[in-house]
Amino acid sequence: RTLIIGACGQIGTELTLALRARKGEDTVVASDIREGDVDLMSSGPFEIIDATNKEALSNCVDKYNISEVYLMAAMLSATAEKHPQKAWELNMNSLSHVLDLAREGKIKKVFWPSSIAVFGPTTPKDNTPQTTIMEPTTVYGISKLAGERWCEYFYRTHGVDVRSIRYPGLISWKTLPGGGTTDYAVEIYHKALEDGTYECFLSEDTYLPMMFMEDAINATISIMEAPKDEIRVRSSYNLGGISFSPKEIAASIKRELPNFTITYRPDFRQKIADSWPKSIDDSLARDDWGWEHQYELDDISREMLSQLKKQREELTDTID
Ligand code: VAH
Repeated sequence: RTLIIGACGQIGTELTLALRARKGEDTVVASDIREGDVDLMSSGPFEIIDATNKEALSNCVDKYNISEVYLMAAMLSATAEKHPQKAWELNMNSLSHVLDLAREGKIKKVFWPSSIAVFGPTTPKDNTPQTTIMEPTTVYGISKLAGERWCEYFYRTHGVDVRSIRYPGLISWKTLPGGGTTDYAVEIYHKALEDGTYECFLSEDTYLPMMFMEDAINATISIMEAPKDEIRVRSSYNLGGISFSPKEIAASIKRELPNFTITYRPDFRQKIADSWPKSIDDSLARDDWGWEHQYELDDISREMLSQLKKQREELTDTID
């Protein structure tokens, strides 16, 4: 069976639903510190687990005879700057417990998400290579860089089969994003429908690597299903997708909603975004396990707006 820790998060929610559809609902156990949305809670087993509690994790692995774990619980970049110690403890202790369970032979395979946040201001910003200078300036980025080193260490020293992806900013409609710097690229679609305008917390030419959630979920499943010997990188694979700026995503939305307007009021998250790459070289992921993104920016805008419109109609139907 599969256990997803942090199943109520932005990635965890869609990953749980996708894995349940693929493997059968009862074979995928979802867990989080709090309950999730109705689709998640009604489609298979759920456990309330604090990801920093090793005994609780170990008991769940025993109870459901878990063989693989997706550890999706973490505090993201913007929130982590407000709670650095808590972020470090959550991001690092949860990984340490899961790697230990794998070293002890209780689980056979681990997925752990890293992020382009592992790169910093001294990293080459265009087409950032897989191996390069990594001096992250955020607590979140530091925790993800340290986590990558632990993953590679547990693979080399204990043969733990842990696989990882450096996600770019992710855009999804099923859940609201939770405290990331790239969240503007999700909020903008909600505001475009609600208010017809969006005040963006990043400046108009802030280019960042981004990806639609469906592409990210497919990449996650692909890397986990790839034969062990095809995984050459045991720290974490670069994953790029597309890159765009707030100005470009606003223009893409305007093509669907001509009256949409955007204003800019950069806040503390501008400094975080400025420390990250503009675009990513993900050729290793393409070579090693056939990675290919499908969604371009206009595809994302069409899909986001149509799905959010549907969600709003369903919401008003239930209220009427
Ligand atoms: C964040 N969405 O903004 C996450 C991600 C690359 C960005 O790690 O913190």
